[in-house]
Amino acid sequence: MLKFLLLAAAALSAEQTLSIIKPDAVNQAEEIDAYLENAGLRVIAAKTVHLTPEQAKEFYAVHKDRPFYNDLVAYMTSGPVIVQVLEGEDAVAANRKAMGSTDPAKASPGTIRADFGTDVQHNAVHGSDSLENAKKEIDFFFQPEEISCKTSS
Ligand code: IDP
Ligand code: MG
Repeated sequence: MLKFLLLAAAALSAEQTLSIIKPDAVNQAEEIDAYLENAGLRVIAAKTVHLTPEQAKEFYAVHKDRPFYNDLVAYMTSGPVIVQVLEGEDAVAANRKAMGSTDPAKASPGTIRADFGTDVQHNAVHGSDSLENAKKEIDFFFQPEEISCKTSS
């Protein structure tokens, strides 16, 4: 009974977030997934997609006025990416912590970006920055039935 309650409580506090393994890190996906698992995150859905320019522009629309926007869209469409739904306690924050700072040169040792990123643009992974954006970004890539064990709405 206690075990059941603990499991139910864990399920209730679980969050989901969106991760993208960027084009030049796709060949290191297994190693990157190990970092995520070590951070307590489960990959509950994943697929490889090759973004169209329109999709990349829409996904990164928040950055449309930034000087790096066109380069970012070109980079994110330069090859396939792996989009993943991650689930775990405080998944949004846990993933951002596992990722490290945007610029790999400033990311803490042992983070994904420090260990797999090349520069501030080619930084290996994307991760949602809030629960609200996580929901929007998951919806952008996944149908509900593609996600194996949905514990939150
Ligand atoms: P985040 O990925 O850590 O959330 P954002 O500021 O949301 O960082 O930027 C989105 C993406 O745009 C980054 O992951 C990176 O690929 C790219 N980017 C951010 N800042 C720069 C920059 O100053 N130069 C080039 N690319 C950048
Ligand atoms: Mg961001």
